[in-house]
Order: sequence, then C-alpha cells, then structure tokens
Amino acid sequence: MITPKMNAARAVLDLGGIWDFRLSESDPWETIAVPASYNDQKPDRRFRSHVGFCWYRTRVTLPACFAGQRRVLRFDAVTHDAVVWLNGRELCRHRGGFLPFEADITALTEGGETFELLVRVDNRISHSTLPVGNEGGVAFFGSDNAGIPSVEAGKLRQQQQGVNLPNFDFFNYAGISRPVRLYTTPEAYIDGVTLDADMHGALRYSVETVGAGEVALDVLDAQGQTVASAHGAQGTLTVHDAHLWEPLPGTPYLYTARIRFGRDLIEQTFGFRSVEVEGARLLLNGKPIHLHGPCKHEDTPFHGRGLDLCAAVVDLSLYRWLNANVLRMSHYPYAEEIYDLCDREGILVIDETPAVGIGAGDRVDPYKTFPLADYHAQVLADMIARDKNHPCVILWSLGNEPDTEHFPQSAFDYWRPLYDLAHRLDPQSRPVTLVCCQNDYTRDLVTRTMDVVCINRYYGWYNLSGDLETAKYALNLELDFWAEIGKPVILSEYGADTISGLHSAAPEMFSEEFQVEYYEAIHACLDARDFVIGELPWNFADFSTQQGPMRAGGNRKGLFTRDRQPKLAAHYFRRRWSTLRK
Ligand code: GCB
Repeated sequence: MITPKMNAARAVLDLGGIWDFRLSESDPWETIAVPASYNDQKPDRRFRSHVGFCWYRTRVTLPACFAGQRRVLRFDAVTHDAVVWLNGRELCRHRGGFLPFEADITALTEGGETFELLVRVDNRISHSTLPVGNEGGVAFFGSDNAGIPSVEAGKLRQQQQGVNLPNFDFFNYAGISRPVRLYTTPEAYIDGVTLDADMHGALRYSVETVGAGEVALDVLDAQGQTVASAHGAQGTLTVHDAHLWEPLPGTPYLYTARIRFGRDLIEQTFGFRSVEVEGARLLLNGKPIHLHGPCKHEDTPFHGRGLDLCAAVVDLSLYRWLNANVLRMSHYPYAEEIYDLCDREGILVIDETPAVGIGAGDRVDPYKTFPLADYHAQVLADMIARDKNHPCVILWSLGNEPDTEHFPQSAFDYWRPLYDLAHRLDPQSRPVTLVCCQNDYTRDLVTRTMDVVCINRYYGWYNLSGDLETAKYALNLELDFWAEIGKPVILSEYGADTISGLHSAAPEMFSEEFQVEYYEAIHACLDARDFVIGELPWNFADFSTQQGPMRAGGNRKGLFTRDRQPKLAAHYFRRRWSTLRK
C-alpha cells in the first residue's frame, strides 16, 4: 500500500483536526483531537479505562477540483478495530490497530459536496487479537489470588461488566491514532511499487498498475539529477558509483524513484544497501555491523500512542545524541512517518508485528487455542507490503515474547510458516527474527532457528534482583549456550526500572546509579563476545502502562523520563556508544 504523498499528479487532504466523539451511543457528542489516542484527552477515568466501542464523527467538504479524479479515503491506523460509514452507509471495516486501510469513495462522491464520516472504534483485546488480551480474569502483573471466593467473584463481576486484561506491558491506547487522509489519483493509477536496491548499485523494481498505460521510471540523486532510467512495469537498472545508504555515523544517502504511469506519478525514496547474515555476523553493505540503540514505544503525554511529529523528531534527535544506530519498533509497526525519518536520519529499524503476549501459562497451549495463525500471517504480509521499500528496515520481527518454552513443538509449528512467509514476501529477503522472552532456552525450538537470535533478558532485575555479580554469572552461562548455536545474537531488551531523581551512593534498585551499574554489569558479559552483535536497552523513555502493583506511574525503565529528560544512564550510553565499534 502506497503512503499518500502530495505531488504533481495526486492531491492529499488531511482530515485531522477536532472531531466529534462519544464513548457510547447514549453519551452526548464532545470534542476530540485526531489523530491521537482518546484515553488521555479528558480528565475522566471513563476515557482511560473504557472497554468496547466508541464513536468518532466529522463532516468533510470535498473540494470541487477533486471531481474527475479517483478519490480514496485512507486511515493510517485505528486502534484496534474499525467500521467506517460515509453518509450512513457502511464503507469499510478493518481489524488490527497498527496498519493502514483505505476505501475507494469515487462512486459515492462527486466533488464539491459535504459528507459525514462516522467511525466506530473497538479497543477490546482477547485471545484473537494482536496484541493479545487475557481471558478468564487473568491479570498480567500481580498476584492472582486464585481460589479466594471473594476475589474470584470480583473477577467474574469484572468480566460481566467488560474488562480489558492486556497480556502485555504497555497501555492499551486506542482511537484514531494516525492521520486520516483523502487523496486523489488519476483514473488509471499506480497501485504498488516494489524496490530492491543493493550495495552494487543494482535496482530491481516492479510497479503494479490499474488501467491502461506505460510505466516509466527515473532515478534521481539527492540533488534531483536523473542518474538512470527505465521503461516497463518491471526491470533492473544500475546506477554507476552509487552512493550507499549507511546508518549513523555514515551518510544515509537517499535516491528517489520517480515513477510515471499515464497521468499518475509516485516519488518513492530508497537507498542502495545490502543486509545479510553470515555465520554469527550481521553484514550491512558487506561489513559487520554492531547494533546499539534503545527499544521504544509510540508513547507521549496527551497523544498516548497517537502520532506526534514533533516528539518523533525530538526522539530521533535524541537517538543521534545517544550515538545510537538502531531502533527496534517494539511492539508493533509504527506510523509511516517514523520510517521516513529513520531513512533520512540513518537509524536502522527492526520492524515488529503486534504479536505480543501469545502465551497462557504452562497448562494451556496458546497455539492450539488462540485463533490467530491466519490473522497473524495477514498482519505480517500487510506490514511487509507497507514497509518493504525503506532502506532503514533491516530485520523483520515476527513478534515479541510468545510462549516458546511450554509447548515447544506447537510453537515451532506456529512460527516456522510465518518465518517462511516473511522471506517469501520480502523482495529483499531481509533476515527474520522472533524476540524471545526469558525462559528455559534449552527447551525453546524456535528462537535458535531464526536468522538472528533476539533475547530479552532481565538478569539482575526480575530475577536475581539487585545482585549484579550473580546476574553476570547467570547471563554468562546462558551466553555460553548461545555461542554454540553459531548465530548472531542481539540482547533485544534488558533494563531496570529507575525513578528519575532517586539516588543512592551504595546503589540499590530503582536509583539512577543502580541503572548505570546494571548496564555496566550486563555489558561486561556482552563485550567479551563477538557473536553478540546488538544491545537494545529497554526502554528509550518511561512509558504508560496498565495500572498495577508492579508499575508506579507506568514502566520506568526509560533512559529518559517520559518528557524526554535524561537519567544518568542516558549519559552513560552516550559515552559508551561514542566509542563502541565492533
Ligand atoms: C519485556 C517486554 C516489555 C516489557 C518489559 C518490562 O520483556 O517485552 O514489553 O515492558 O519486559 O519492562 O517488563
């Protein structure tokens, strides 16, 4: 799916602004900002803890000059499920909160008139959604007190009244979280573009079209000069002495493919770069690369998970300040604007499906009971279709922290087809991973079969808490196991909750000094091993979560506070990563 951008052939109308909103059909309409999560926009607990449908409404006047053009309405993301009506008539529905969908409204509109858009949003999570919600009253954090009659009765009451029980550790923000746009194309139009450009200057391309016409493609350099051209819907061309796209501290050089088809036009940036796994190394442009940068969430005050472009620029500027070169888009595909920014800024991306929390303890096999396989495959396919042309994307992550320990064969049978699908669908066949949680790694059959092994580990925090010497001992033991597997390993999460401003001279957990000592201890293990090709601390910034006894004002593992002020550990990483070369 092509990201709508205005150019000489296409108009784009941003429908963002203040819309009407209500939590239920019996509530009065009130104001809400779009795009943004709705949860933090009102000082009202009902907004924060809402479960089920809510309603958005707006009126749009279509410019008369849109007549004679094909007209498409596009939602970049509605979290989680959406139904859209135009003038009371159902237009489209979409499942899943992190990828775009669109509807051709040409036949329903003319240009010059006003119409009403109504959107019903559903924020419920369950065993059949990604991310996964718990069913049966199981809370993610805290003691379940299973069996106590009064507590069981309370859980039952919660279920009857409707409750969301995330099996994941980020707030279940919902709403129209990314831009809504109306765009035009000529009647015969470009429907898809696939670019595969490598470090030798070869560009393989294919263009999907609808209607009659010829495809012509020009490659423009960063100065706008045409450096290569081709005709036809697919082919290969070569740019001699191509500038490579390199991550920081190199130059992320971008070319533009200008594609014409009849009266239609698409301008798609891309970079010449190669990525592959060789033994226990990850090669970027033929050279081993070490990945270092914190994982993140799309999470800012007021906007929730809604797109906040200013915060996005601030955040990526802080990545540069940290001397980071990678951003793992935990735990879902981010807004398209962020990939464009990473392309420009030279930040590598690990792109992840929203498959978080596929697991239900040691007695229930989630792979036999959660109806997810087909839907998960669809989400993976849609993510790859959306993001495949970005040079910043170097690794696909099939999901985060599923159960791979209790039902190892079942897990393998579930994840293997997704791994194969990712390779089949990606024209660049980028490496594929699955981010595994801290478990009995000797039982896990999946993680070791990925191209890159990604492990989330909290030695010294959730286990062996505060005892950093023993944490090192245990992590070393585990790393010896992975050394034998012979694949590149990324420590894809590790961290310690830290209350900004809490200090201790003999560092204890939650203090800023402990966070630094924790990272120093873990790094002592990583630095001794060349096959560990990446370190992705958890998390870039403090972020909002479901309330619970383990979370004081959200997850505090940020290197920065939620308003992006550095803790001691941010300064530590800035120093470490200024000299880190492997
Ligand atoms: C994890 C999860 C992440 C949590 C983190 C934590 O393993 O992948 O979503 O936020 O641990 O802080 O507990």
